[in-house]
Amino acid sequence: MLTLGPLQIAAPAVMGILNVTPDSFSDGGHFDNLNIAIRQAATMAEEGAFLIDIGGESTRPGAASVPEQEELDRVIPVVEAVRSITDVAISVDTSKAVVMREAIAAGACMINDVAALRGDGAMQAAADLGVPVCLMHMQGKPRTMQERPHYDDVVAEVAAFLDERIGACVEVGVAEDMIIVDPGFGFGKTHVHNVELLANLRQLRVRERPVLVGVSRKSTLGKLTDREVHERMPASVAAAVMAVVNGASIIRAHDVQATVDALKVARAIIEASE
Ligand code: YH5
Repeated sequence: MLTLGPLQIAAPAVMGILNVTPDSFSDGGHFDNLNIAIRQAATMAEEGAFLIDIGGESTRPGAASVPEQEELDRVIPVVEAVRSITDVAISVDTSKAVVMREAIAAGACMINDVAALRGDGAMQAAADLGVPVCLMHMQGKPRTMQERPHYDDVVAEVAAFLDERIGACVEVGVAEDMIIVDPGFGFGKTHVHNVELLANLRQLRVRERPVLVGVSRKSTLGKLTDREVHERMPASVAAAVMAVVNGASIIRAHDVQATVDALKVARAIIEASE
């Protein structure tokens, strides 16, 4: 059992992905979008997601940033709606301090920041809110991060970055025991870097903090299997199992049911081996 302040996590746990970027919906209607999001969240909760991660800023390679008001308009109604239909824990996938504050006020209980609280006011927001926070490693910015990723030693550099970010956050008042770390699979990394990080995940348990991994449907898995994005579920599940074997506590996933089942099996085998 993992304890992050008020949040208790039976690890390994699955964080279900709920995208609320416009391109993740088939048509434009506002109520349609809200209803689709609510249904997806309810389904993921039934399938055993421990957390639902709600994000309104596309951070895929090449994506441009989203204005603050637009991100608020996308995310906050969905956080409120999901909160009203289920007790499942909600994290907000954002790098903006205002979105963090409003999402927590609307019922989210955790911050998931791909920029590791480097945005204006983000560390202070996390400190004020006193909620669990995931700090993710990224080299560069989403728009350009895949142009020329470079490391001399990817595992050591990602670990050093996460250690530096934990230190900075603790200094402004974020409790160290509320921090989760994430190597940032696909964020300013080649396929080789991504595989090397997953293979050496134990070294990324910086300051013994729990590790979250987001591998679901990402392009390294497409490269390894020669599959398009919607054909990557088995590859995603395999990567999730390997991440858990190598010490990950939380897996961020699109395919919640398959991932939950796989992790139940992995967990039973890991426990029997100890
Ligand atoms: C993550 O790893 N990732 S958003 C490209 C894809 C598929 C999926 C088809 N937020 C992470 O999910 N938060 C995202 O290619 C995240 N860790 C944490 N903590 C990107 C994403 C995706 C991108």
